Amino acid sequence: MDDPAALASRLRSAAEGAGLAGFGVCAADPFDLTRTHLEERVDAGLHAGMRFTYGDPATATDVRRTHPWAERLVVAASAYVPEAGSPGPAAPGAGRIARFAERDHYRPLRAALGTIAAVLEGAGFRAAVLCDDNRLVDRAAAVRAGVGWWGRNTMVLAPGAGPWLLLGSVATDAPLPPDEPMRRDCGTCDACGPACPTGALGDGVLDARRCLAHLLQAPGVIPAEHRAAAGDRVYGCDDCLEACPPGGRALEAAAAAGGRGRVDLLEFLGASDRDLLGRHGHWYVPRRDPRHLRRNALVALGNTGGRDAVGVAAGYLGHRDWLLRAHAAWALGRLGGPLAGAALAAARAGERRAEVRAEIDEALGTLGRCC
Ligand code: B12
Repeated sequence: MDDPAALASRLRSAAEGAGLAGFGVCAADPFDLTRTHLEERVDAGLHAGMRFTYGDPATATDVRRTHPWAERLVVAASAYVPEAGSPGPAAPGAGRIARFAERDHYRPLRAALGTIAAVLEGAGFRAAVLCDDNRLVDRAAAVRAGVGWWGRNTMVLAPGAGPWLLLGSVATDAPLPPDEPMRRDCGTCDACGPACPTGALGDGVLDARRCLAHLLQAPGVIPAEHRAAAGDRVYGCDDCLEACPPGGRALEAAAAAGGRGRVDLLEFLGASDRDLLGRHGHWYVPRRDPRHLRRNALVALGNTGGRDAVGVAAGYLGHRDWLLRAHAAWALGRLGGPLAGAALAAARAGERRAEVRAEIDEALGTLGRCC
């Protein structure tokens, strides 16, 4: 059997061989400070009602509650920029996808974590992969294992890649030598705070109620006060990452890598549920219900306009789903013009849902027409 130090360097070579951008080992002891932060955020409502790790902070910050045999966490980071490219300039009728989701960038990370787990099991130890899993706060493990430092945008940042990293761990009972945390922080830089379109960031603390990445993957109505700020986004938001200097070089290389992360909103809104889930199955979609994707696309259509935007949005005023009728009404108020006004007024007469009637009245008001 390998001695622990030899096993650790075998794992590191496996990680490098798998093209990972970061690797480190830490003790699997509880993350008490992060537990406190989670509980404080829940008490203050900053979690916006999310479950994920906020649902059970004690379990999410103590891997031994689900893996009692865990001694160490082997932490890995995968850089998805410049590979993810850049969405390129905004255009009428064009929606934008955040870079981490323009394809399934977790897939290579999960494969590499599987390789690490196999090496550990091959050496006679237990191993379990935890990646974007509610049983572990990935960032806390990454910081303790020296993979990166905690940025003011709450991202884990690493030299070279900056914030453009996905994180995951392998819990194991192998007594591997732990690595030291990085002695880095953001110093006086606060580029991310002002870059947030909704002011969701305050010195290392995120208010998810204002975070577009959350609002676009949360169920229900997108708060009206944040719809314009959503702009052309259909899924995720990269603004506090794009503003982050440590990620600048990777971002420049991504710009050179060309356009990815754009969708044709009219085509998107015309696609079947099956197609939407088929194409974007790796996105977090509440209850796997593509109504949330159509909702986002209607808001983006209202913000970007383009050929046939009014026609397509007006078509959704007759949709069986009130949520889509409501956001279509808002989009028409945003697009404006006589056709939009006429469609809204016509729909108003037969609209059964009070929430939708309210959206129609608001939109008609925006157009200077009363109901
Ligand atoms: C819930 C969640 C979200 C929520 C809430 C995010 C949040 N900040 O909590 C929403 C939906 C908004 C979200 C958005 C995104 N997410 Co997300 N998400 C998660 C998830 C499931 C749990 C995160 C968690 O537990 N947060 C708990 C809170 C308490 O942690 P925190 O906000 O980081 O808070 C820390 C700091 O505030 C720090 N702190 C406290 N005080 C201070 C003071 C200063 C000065 C500083 C610097 C720090 C600091 O301590 C806190 C922790 O103890 C993880 C996966 C996982 N299982 O861990 C992925 C994860 C965090 N998400 C990830 C990604 C990529 C994103 C997006 C970039 C996607 C996108 N482009 O839209 C955005 C980024 C938004 C942002 N700035 O966080 C990656 C982040 C990788 C990295 N390099 O950090 C993760 C780790 C997934 C993965 N496995 O790779 N996400």
